Formats: sequence, structure tokens, C-alpha cells
Amino acid sequence: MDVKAIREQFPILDQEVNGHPLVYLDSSATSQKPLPVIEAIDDYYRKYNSNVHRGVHTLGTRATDLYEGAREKVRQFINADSTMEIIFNRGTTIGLNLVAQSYARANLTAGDEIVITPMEHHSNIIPWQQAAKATGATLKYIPLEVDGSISLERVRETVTNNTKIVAVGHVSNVLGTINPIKEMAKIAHDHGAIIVVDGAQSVPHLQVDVKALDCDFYAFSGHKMCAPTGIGVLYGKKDLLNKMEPVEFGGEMIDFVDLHDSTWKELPSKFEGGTPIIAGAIGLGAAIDFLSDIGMNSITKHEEQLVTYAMAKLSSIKDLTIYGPEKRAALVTFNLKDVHSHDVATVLDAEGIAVRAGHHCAQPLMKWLNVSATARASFYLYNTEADVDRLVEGLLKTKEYFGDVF
Ligand code: 7TS
Repeated sequence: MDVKAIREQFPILDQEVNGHPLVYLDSSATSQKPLPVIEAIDDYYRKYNSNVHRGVHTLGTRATDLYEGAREKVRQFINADSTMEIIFNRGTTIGLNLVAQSYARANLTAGDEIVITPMEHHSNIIPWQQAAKATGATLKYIPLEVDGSISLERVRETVTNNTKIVAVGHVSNVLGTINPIKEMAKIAHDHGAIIVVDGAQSVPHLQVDVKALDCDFYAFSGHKMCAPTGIGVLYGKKDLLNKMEPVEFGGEMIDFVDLHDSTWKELPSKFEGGTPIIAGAIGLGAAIDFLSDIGMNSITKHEEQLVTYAMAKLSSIKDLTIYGPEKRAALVTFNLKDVHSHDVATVLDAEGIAVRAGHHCAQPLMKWLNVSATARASFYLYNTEADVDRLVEGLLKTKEYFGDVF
């Protein structure tokens, strides 16, 4: 993989921050955008901005073709059976909320169980808390292993015949744990439950095949995979989506409207009320082309090499605690002794290095780790070993700066 050529496609990377060349290590929060994506959005607004699925004029037809073309690109990218199974929305959070509000409320009653893990992002916890409260179902957690991984034995102990939903992140945004989704799906299905996967941190980095994983729902966000903010995808098996009620009502999603009742369009329109995120979807289509041209397997391999290098380098820094399992996705979460992660991130920023600090929208996991916050460096296809070296230098400077703590 020619990282130098790839970096040239990301104009934002070529700048100084606080007098230093920028090192962007916050792609788990949001990725940067390559020129083909920026140009696809620019093209839409300059040349054929129109609403979709309405009328017959030329610009509208072009916009509709590209919007629906993006849906087909997503279908191929995750290997879904049909574009009817690809719901465009605003992101992972919205997709998970749709399943919790529509599927869970219609199918769960008191005595049923929803099973999740303590490593989930808030958007894969709170919708289930709310669904449990609304239906009387119980929210149960699969205990984590000491290194922050999931053992299938614990999954088998937690999932019962009362379990109706297992909801789990494919990749943890804090620990980098890559969870055994295929095996967890099998356990869920053996008990008559469905599995809902939070794919926010996996689809940008791994080749995801929803059919091979046999997941029932799979939610992800465009902005973490080179596409703009404001566009996301919920994949769902057609049979399940067909039986679900929409939670947003209005234009675009109806078939017939009468004074006192209405009927819904077929999938996927039923779940896409209102004018959709047209430029966002077209940008996502361009992002998928961009990633596919490079090859997801090459991206994964590059990230594996980078995170192995980072783990080796960072492990050699005295007083640095790294959280999460050895085998991990391309991110490293850590604390420098008693220095607050916000202070670490502030000193790194002064060196031109962008990392995230805080609870990473995973407060239950912070509690499990027994910390209030951590710093996190996350990598993507445009990062290099030189970026890791700069991070290490920055952390050594941070140690010098807060010398009295050490
Ligand atoms: N699930 C996981 C695992 C995530 O990492 C995130 C965002 C979300 C869900 C929510 O995605 P959204 O696009 O709907 O907001 N994670 C992060 C992060 O780690 N730092 O900033 C956002």
C-alpha cells in the first residue's frame, strides 16, 4: 500500500498545527476525507443538486441515480442480499435506536432479556436501557475477561432461552477488542435471539460480510470511513425489517395517506422519512469506491503492522498503562500514571498531535477499568510509523512537563 500517495489524497493532513506538522491520531472519532469524496459532494451541489425520488426532471433523475447507486455500493461493500436491506440514516446511533425503538418494543415483554457487554459505546447501551424500561425486559451484561476481551464461554453462560436480543460492538472504540461476532450470532440464534451489531469501528477498517457473520442488524457511520458526517447505514435482514414499524413518519416513506390512516412504502423507503441525506450518501458512495480501490484487506494489513509497531514503542515508555487485549484493532488507549488524559492531550496538541481524551462515550467501561478517563491514539490508512514516533516523542515530553508526578 502506497501510504505516501494515499496521504496526498487527504489535503487536511498537509498542514502545521501549533508550529508542528499535524499528526492526526483521532480517526476513531472521525476519519479525514479524501479528495474524491470532497469532489463528489462538491459536484452534487455545483452540478445536479435536486431532491430525489420526485418528478422526472434531469437533475432530479441524476441525483436519484447517484443516491440509489450509493445504496448499491453499500450493499456490495458489506455483501448484503438486497438494497432493500440498506437503510440510510444519520449514523450508528440512529440505526441502533431504530432497532431498539421499533423491533425491541414490538417483540419484547417482561421476563425477556437483552444481552450486551460492558465495553459498549453509550449508543449501544442507552437505547437498550430505554427499551428494557419500556417493555419490562431485563438488561444483562456478558462479563469481560481481565484483558477486555469476550470469552464465548461467558457468552454461553449469559445468553438463555429468555434472551431475545444480543447487542454487541464488533470492535471496541476504547480497548480495540475485535469481538467474535460470527460465533456470538450462532449462540444468539441457537437460543432464538437476534444479534444486533454496532459496526462503527469495524466497517472502516475490516472487510465486513454481514451474510458470513449472519448478523440480523448491523449499524455503522459514514464519517468514520472517509465519508462526510450526517450519513450512516443500518443493515437489517429483509424479513425482520419487513415486519417492523417505522418510528419516523412523513414524506417519502408513505404509500397512501388518508384522513385517518396511512400505509407505508416498501423497504428501504419505509424507514427513510423526509428528504434524505443526499450529498452524504453520494459522498459515502465515493468513500466506498476509494476504500475498495485500495482494498480493505490492504488497509487492515497496514493497520495491523502500525498497531503492532505502536504497541511495541508505547510499551517501552515507563509509567504508561495500556488498556485492552494484545490482539487489537488499530487503536491504543492509555494513561500516563496520574496525569489526567486531558492534560496529556493538551501537551500533545501543542506538539501538533491530535488524540482523544476523556471517557470515549463508554462510562461503564471506564468504571470497569477503574479510571475516570483515558487518552486514545487511533490509526487509519493514512497514518505511518513516523506518526507513532512523533506520538512517542510527545509522550516523553509530557512526562518531562509533568516531571513531579513521576
Ligand atoms: N459505536 C461505537 C463503537 C463508536 O465508536 C461510536 C462513535 C458510535 C457507536 C457512535 O457513532 P455516531 O457516528 O453515531 O456518533 N465513537 C466515537 C469515538 O470513539 N470518539 O468519538 C466518537
